Amino acid sequence: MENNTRQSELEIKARQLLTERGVELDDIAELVYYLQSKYHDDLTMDECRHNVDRVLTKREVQNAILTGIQLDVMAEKKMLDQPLQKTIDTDEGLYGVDEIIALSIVNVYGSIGFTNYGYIDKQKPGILKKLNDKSSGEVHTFLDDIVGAIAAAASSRLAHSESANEESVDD
Ligand SMILES: [Ca+2]
Repeated sequence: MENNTRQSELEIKARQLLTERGVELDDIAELVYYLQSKYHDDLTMDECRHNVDRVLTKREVQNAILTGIQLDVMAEKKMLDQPLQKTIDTDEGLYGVDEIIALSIVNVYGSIGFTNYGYIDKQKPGILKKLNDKSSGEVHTFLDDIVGAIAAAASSRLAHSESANEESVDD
């Protein structure tokens, strides 16, 4: 019981943080549509939205969101110790921990998530382009990878739920 309460608090906080950092559920659903519309003829935004929503109920996803966004915010406020402050603030290419955290999301629904993540990380459509705009003064070193990873995981879930019972996909 206590565990359930804590989990849902975590979920509320994770969803709230995404919104606060400028990412709406629809923004991620659009990435899923971008990734999957060529494979599914009648794909709707509603289906994309539903699959993103289900991904956000996963504890490992919520933890990745909380951890990554916290580090982005601390870096934005210049509150981290050096050299980590500079590394995250300037989104140094060889850092890589942002991608490692994202990988904990990518494979929640199987390994095709990995291919989708790699693709979308290169293309940077929609919200990913906005998050990568360094001129804003905001730091999204972790968030861009997390958002791409949620879209990739939702795409995998979508693919799996077509061949399986919808409810069994989250077991
Ligand atoms: Ca990044």
